[in-house]
Amino acid sequence: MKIFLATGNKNKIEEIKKIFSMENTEILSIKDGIDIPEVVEDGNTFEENSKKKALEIAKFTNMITIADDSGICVEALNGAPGVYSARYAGEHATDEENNKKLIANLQGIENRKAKFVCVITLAKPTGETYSFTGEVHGEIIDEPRGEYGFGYDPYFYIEEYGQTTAEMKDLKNQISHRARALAELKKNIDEILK
Ligand code: ITT
Repeated sequence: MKIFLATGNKNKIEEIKKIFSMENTEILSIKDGIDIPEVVEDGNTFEENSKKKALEIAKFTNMITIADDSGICVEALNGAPGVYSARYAGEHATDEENNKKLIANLQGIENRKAKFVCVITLAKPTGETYSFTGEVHGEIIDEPRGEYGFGYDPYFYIEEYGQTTAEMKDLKNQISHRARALAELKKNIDEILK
């Protein structure tokens, strides 16, 4: 069976392919030369945006499609950047610009608690959707650590492991928000696809 992965983010493609490999399933994406239209992310929640991306692209590709909407929520910033994580510092902001803004906004603030959230949605071209959420808790540090991962990973420290998610080589894909949401999808996939 073929499943299409509806994301323009190549780091997500790599992680999802590693986490979600299943027998008899081929995961296709823009990396296979299939272009997809941009979906306007105008929802107020990760779930709304995740569903919208999965559904629009499932209809466009006529394939069972998985989308990931994710981001970082910082307690002292009332949950920001949240659904705006990719464009925190502006519409086409780089990871570096987003991180710089986050660290600047946390100057002098003691509470560094944060969480990564991911909502994975599987959509069928016929219109049914199935969404699963995963979270991982940590704290924001001022100096970047680690060379793996992407986005906010170098600043997201998890005390339990003594590492940022950018210092984790294989561990991130076992404990991340994305790994947890995909594990829930995997648990339910037989029922969804029957
Ligand atoms: P698509 O919408 O095409 O999937 P995107 O990068 O725009 O790609 P999102 O709208 O879901 O994706 O934004 C997610 C942002 O949250 C992403 O750009 C990162 O900055 C951040 N993020 C999500 N998961 C992350 C992770 O595992 N590690 C670090 N940062 C992450």
